Amino acid sequence: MTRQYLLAAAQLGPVSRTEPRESVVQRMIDLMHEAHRRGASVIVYPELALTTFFPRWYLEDEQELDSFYETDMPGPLTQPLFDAARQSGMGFYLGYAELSLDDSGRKRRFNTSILVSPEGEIVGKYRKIHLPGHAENEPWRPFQHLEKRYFENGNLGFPVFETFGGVMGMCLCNDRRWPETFRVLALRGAEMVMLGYNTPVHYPLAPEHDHLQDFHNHLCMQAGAYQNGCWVIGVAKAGCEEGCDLIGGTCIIAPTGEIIARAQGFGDELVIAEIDLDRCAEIRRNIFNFALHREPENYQPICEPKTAS
Ligand code: CDT
Repeated sequence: MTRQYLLAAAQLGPVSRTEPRESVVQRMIDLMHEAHRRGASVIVYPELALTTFFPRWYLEDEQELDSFYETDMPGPLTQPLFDAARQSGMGFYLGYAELSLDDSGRKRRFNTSILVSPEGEIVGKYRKIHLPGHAENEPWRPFQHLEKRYFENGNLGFPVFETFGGVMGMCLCNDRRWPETFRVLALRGAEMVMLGYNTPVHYPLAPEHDHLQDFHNHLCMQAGAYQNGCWVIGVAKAGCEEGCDLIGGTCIIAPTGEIIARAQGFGDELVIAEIDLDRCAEIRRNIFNFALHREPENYQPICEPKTAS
């Protein structure tokens, strides 16, 4: 794959608690086909894209809880997405709930994302490190945010992967608010960070910040892009999902920190822009050039300074 291509950020509108996987996967395939038709080579989906954002409920029935997780990736219901990607030669990023068994048969649950190559192979996996919310039922809340109950903290660190024409990093939702997420990935060479999010408009612990949700979303992603000279692709699950309003604002951010394309609404929507991974150098060779500004002993000028004649 070249270092210049069209990338599609595939925002999803609400997914209801009872919507079958087949239906959500079909919505995602429809977006993939449309992105392919418009010339895109890579498509990025949200966090927990395959289901409703189930941590908003305190679930006592373990079987019901398990029904929101994927035990195989791809599994029978997600295989069609992989097939569609291979047929159209598109790479993708996907967020989902992962359930695996360790050697002793213990259930392990992670909020996970993967990168899938245009050949349909999983080439990267990340497990969410910053889990927001709480672990116990808090009935005073209008909705729960039980990520700390339903997931373990990610145990894979912040890996990067050589694919999609360059070096790719991943994170998930709350990770974007922590500057070290982007910094660690960029120090490892990431030229693009892909991330999905489910962010309620209403934050029960500090409702006075509700009007700032869109601002904070873009603030941290734009800062992450600019301060690290990398592309950032932020993709929402948006709209009113089971009575909970989720922000939209899906966007593609250049290494300058500029949003170059963004979603208009709160439903299924493609945001497409041309990516040039070489543009990371605009920032990394200049304003945030570590070797020049922080480690001058390592700096090797590209051109020798002119000497006076
Ligand atoms: N999914 C996710 O990480 N959402 C959080 C909501 C924070 S409020 C508990 C976010 O940071 O957007």
